[in-house]
Amino acid sequence: MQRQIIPQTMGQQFGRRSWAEPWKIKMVEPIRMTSREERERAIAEAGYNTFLLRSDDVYIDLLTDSGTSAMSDRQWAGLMLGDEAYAGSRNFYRLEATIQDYYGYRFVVPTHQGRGAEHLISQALIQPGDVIPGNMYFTTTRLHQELAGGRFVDVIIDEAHDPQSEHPFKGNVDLGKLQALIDEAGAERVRYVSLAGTVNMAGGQPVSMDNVRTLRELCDRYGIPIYLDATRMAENAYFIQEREPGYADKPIAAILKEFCSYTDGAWMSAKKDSLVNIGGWLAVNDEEVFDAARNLVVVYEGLHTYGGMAGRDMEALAIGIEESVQDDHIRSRIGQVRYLGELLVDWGIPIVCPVGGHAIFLDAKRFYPHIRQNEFPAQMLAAQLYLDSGIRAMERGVVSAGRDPETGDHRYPALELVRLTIPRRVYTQAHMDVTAEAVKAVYDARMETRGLDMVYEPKYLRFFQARFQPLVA
Ligand code: PM9
Repeated sequence: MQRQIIPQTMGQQFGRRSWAEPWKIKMVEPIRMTSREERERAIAEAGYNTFLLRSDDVYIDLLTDSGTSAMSDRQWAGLMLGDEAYAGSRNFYRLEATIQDYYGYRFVVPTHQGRGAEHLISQALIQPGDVIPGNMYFTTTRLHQELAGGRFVDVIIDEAHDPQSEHPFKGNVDLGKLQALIDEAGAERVRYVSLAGTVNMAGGQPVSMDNVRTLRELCDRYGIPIYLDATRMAENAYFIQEREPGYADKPIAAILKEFCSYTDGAWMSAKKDSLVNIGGWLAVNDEEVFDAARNLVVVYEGLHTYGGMAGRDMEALAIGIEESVQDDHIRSRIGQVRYLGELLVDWGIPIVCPVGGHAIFLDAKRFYPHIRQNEFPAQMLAAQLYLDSGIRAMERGVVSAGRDPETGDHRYPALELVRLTIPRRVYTQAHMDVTAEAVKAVYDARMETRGLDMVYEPKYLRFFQARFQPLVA
């Protein structure tokens, strides 16, 4: 079968020039392939949970794109400019100005990472009984909303729950669902809309500019603010540039800023788009919300001019933001993810389509149709991939969805996925080839595989620490 979207092969087929990464490698970190016996021991010791593996036992680490990027020489040089003053570090003022410049919000509160910012905004805004609509849940985001007394309601379009739908903006909010929720709950109970760029749990699927613009109009009619999870918004901007009429000639930076202008503030896990190993922030336009968050940050994170980051971290982050919105950077980043996706599609392996921004998501329901969802097919698929090849991926299905706080039952998401997450600027095309071949080997052996039993379940965010045992046939 012929591949269609990969820029490299298109170049070869149609006589056009191929693209390559806009960097060259200055330093390398050795990685090691283990034996099958070593991997069998390691995954059993880890309770069949890839989060519990030691990274020394991993060959290609596709667990997450969070904090795993390679920093540039400019960012490493920036570390030497760290001003580690407890208060008023110059790196904070540079970071603040950079966020204001690229994202457009007025007030900035630094945090140690994304969930620190989620905690602050949830505590600052949510009252018990409030309803928080959003375009699909994210694990840490929803938990912080629930811990503050809120109830998250999913208002993403139906196509997002269908791994085979080719909708170009599967992250869009369904305005009809949102209107129905406002009518039912009352506008005063809808505290804010929790909007995420390139929706992680849906497969890294983008939100269109038209959708956020129309959402803004609807929310303005009821005085409901919109807060954005900007964690992968630079990647979202790329899809707008590629797919939405009128944006093909606009730079990523301009698209990002326009998108943010329709929202009232954002929280950020800088460990993703912004190419740093640690960091986050909350930024808002409303001075009262800023005041509340700035007061809370000193309780939970650190002083309001470092929020849990070292001065050097803030310097690397400011530089990372500038690099993250370069058009050639984003194009090659998403091009690499697509390259892997196209190899898998060619081999008939079921993945979420269209390929999203940061990862390939294997569809475990179609991969293992004989394993019931309460036997954790995606968890088992991630374990099998590790066993085959030492490649580490992450479950994004029933384990990640957790239990309903009211009924105590498992939440059964429509999407039962394994995420092969691509760190930025870290792996080569050859690593993608090896990964695709490993997935193919696991796919070929799929009918011999059985499910898992959960033998230890922590109370919060269970996917991080739960333990499993294979079911015997
Ligand atoms: N995302 C990821 O691997 C880190 C571990 S899984 C909880 O995808 C979004 C959209 C995220 C995210 C983390 C956070 C939390 C917020 N929003 O991990 O606390 O993808 O920096 O950010 C992970 P922190």
